[in-house]
Amino acid sequence: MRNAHEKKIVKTTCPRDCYDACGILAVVRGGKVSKVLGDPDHRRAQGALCAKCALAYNGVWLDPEQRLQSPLKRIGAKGEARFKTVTWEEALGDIAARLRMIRDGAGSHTVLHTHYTGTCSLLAGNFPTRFFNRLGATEVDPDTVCNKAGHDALRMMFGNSFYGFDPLSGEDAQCLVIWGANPSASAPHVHKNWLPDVKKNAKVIVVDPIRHETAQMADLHLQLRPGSDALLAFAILHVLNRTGKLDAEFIEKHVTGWNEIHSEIASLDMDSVADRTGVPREAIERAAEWYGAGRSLIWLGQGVQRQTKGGNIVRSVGLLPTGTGNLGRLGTGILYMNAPPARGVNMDWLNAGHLRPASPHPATVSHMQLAEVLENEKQSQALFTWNNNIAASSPEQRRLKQALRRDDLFHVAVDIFPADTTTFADYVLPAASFLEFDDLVLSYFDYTVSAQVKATEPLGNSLPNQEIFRRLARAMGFEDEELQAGDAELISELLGQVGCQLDFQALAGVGTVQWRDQKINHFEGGAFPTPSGRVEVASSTWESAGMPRAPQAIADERPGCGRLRVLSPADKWLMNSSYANDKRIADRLGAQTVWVNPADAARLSLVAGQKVIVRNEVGELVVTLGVSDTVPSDVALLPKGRWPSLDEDGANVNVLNAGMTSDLGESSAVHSIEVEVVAA
Ligand SMILES: Nc1nc2c(c(=O)[nH]1)N[C@H]1C(S)=C(S)[C@@H](COP(=O)(O)OP(=O)(O)OC[C@H]3O[C@@H](n4cnc5c(=O)[nH]c(N)nc54)[C@H](O)[C@@H]3O)O[C@H]1N2
Ligand SMILES: Nc1nc2c(c(=O)[nH]1)N[C@H]1C(S)=C(S)[C@@H](COP(=O)(O)OP(=O)(O)OC[C@H]3O[C@@H](n4cnc5c(=O)[nH]c(N)nc54)[C@H](O)[C@@H]3O)O[C@H]1N2
Ligand code: SF4
Ligand SMILES: [Mo]
Repeated sequence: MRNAHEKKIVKTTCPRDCYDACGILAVVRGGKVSKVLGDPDHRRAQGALCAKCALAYNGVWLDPEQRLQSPLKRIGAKGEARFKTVTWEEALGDIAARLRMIRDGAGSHTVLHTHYTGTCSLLAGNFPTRFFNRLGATEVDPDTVCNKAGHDALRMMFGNSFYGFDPLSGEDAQCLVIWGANPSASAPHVHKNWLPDVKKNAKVIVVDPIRHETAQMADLHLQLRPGSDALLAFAILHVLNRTGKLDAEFIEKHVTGWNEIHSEIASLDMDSVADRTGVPREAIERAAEWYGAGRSLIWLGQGVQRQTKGGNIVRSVGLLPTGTGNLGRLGTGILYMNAPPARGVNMDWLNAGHLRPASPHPATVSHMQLAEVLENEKQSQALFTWNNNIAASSPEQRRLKQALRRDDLFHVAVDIFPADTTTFADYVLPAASFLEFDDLVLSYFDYTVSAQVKATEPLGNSLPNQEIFRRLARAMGFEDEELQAGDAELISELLGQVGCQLDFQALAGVGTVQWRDQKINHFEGGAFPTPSGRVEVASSTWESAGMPRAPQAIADERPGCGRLRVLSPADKWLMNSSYANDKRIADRLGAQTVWVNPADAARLSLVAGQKVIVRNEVGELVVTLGVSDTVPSDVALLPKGRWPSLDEDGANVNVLNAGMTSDLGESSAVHSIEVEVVAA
């Protein structure tokens, strides 16, 4: 018997979809986690969790009443949330039988699976795809709901979107531009503990329609209109060209296609730029002066590319480091994300892509088509949702929920909580939380390697994602060794791939290590892994992707007819849709609120605190009105991530989201939605 007072402290890592990847201390008493704290040894966390995790990890995540503890089988109508508890054997046996039937009938490609950011540790975030590859299921491409346009644009331009500047090289820069990211919400410790250090030597410029907390602490905030970034980037280049700050030698040596944009840069009509971007000319001049003065970094957020012209925006912003030679040296470069492949992880091995049977059917569909595909029984016989709460996060919310009610759609949802999406499932499978199994976490900001360490046994009958899919593979009779490899073996292989000097036990002892002893200098010496070996500003690669050969100096039109452009970025109290079910977080979130500029409120004869209807062609939402001058005119700020079922209207911002795509990668253009706001 364990002594109920026996206390130990386990170092582990937060695996949420967050730049920070904080070190955590789990206090364990009598075998149970009693408290979750920030690790003082962790460079970013510095001993504190973010406000949301401090509440949720010590609230809903430790509350057995709130968690899923056993497999559930539907006994009510779809969406009614009436289930009975069943054993793993019964659930997995039944699911396997149904999958075999589908495979032998309509075909495995009619099994869809959606997954994303529920947990981002390497095994729990990826292992299940091995199963779906072996089955030949259709993957709903996860990045299409988040950042695919940016990935595609950076890959075509620089040859790689998975690695960027090393945040440790912040000290080598004289200027940092944070373009379309809001670390004060999406990377709270980077905001609190990294930015102030960078700011000691560097001018910080924020480019964002919203004057959020990071914009407020910047030396310069370019508060542009949504979707006008490409024109703004060209305008900054115009000034750099005029002041002789473009690096002709670098362009000559490392760039292809600059000549196709040079005259447009030189002849740009600066008088119309201020009008179309909303940014005063002096501010553009100053930004160019600071960016062109020496070594400069650009942190390119994920919010900026969720626009109908998101690909064009990203390639246009990419012209700044390209034209000034701010690449290949410490203190220069661009960061979109530092993903696992940048530290040597072989994603194809991790996902066992080779197990995929040859098939005439496409391997993926876009999240933007999800509702349509789920309405059609020829395209979808079964759906697995894991690490992903589509009823809250995906577009066309009403239509999607209607499609999830389809009686003949066999739906299996894997989650740690009963969430909006699990309500519609035929089977709900309980996942173990990150405190309950070993794994690895690779921050997508810092070049670090961290251990996620088991602090306690999985709650009830829950199992880690990877174990659920090992068991389902056995129930299907899949004998491939890739589907049975154990966690310890996989973790050890991964540590080998990243070239970590420590084994898992040693890593667990320290929590986080820096990947390499020295700072990482991406694109060192101007080595760009594109077909030409150069930065491809204009090339046939772009044309093959359906884009203009060269970037365009364009800006979106302002919304007409008194409409507002909705922005729905990260909320500081939520992690995507996670935590909305925590009581103390719900209290802090308050009523669902749309924020508008005082001038728009006055124009619409609306006052703060009143109920308003936000509506467009696809849906409507009743929310409270907030008025704030941090939001520019023509914009309505309505952050993402609330649980539809917990709000009075049964919907969140995605009920207004028609699933519009950007110009690249069939990726989400969710920040291009327009609405009207009227009194309720
Ligand atoms: N309007 C609007 N919508 C958006 C966005 C936007 O900007 N605006 N952003 C989009 C973006 S960027 C993203 S990445 C997506 C994210 O959308 P989702 O992938 O839905 O994100 P989460 O809510 O983090 O995670 C989904 C679920 O995973 C569960 N989960 C947590 N841990 C585990 C685990 O260990 N195992 C399993 N099986 N489940 C677990 C959580 O309880 C949660 O229900 O949302 C997109 N939706
Ligand atoms: N607290 C919290 N943290 C999170 C998440 C969360 O939901 N909550 N989500 C996680 C996920 S999935 C992701 S992808 C990351 C995303 O984190 P970030 O990369 O910071 O991206 P977003 O929060 O989506 O949007 C950032 C900013 O883009 C701005 N933006 C919108 N349109 C435009 C535009 O046209 N031009 C410019 N310049 N800016 C624009 C928004 O105003 C917003 O301030 O955060 C992660 N971290
Ligand atoms: S969500 Fe981000 S800031 Fe919060 S504890 Fe996890 S890693 Fe740290
Ligand atoms: Mo995301």
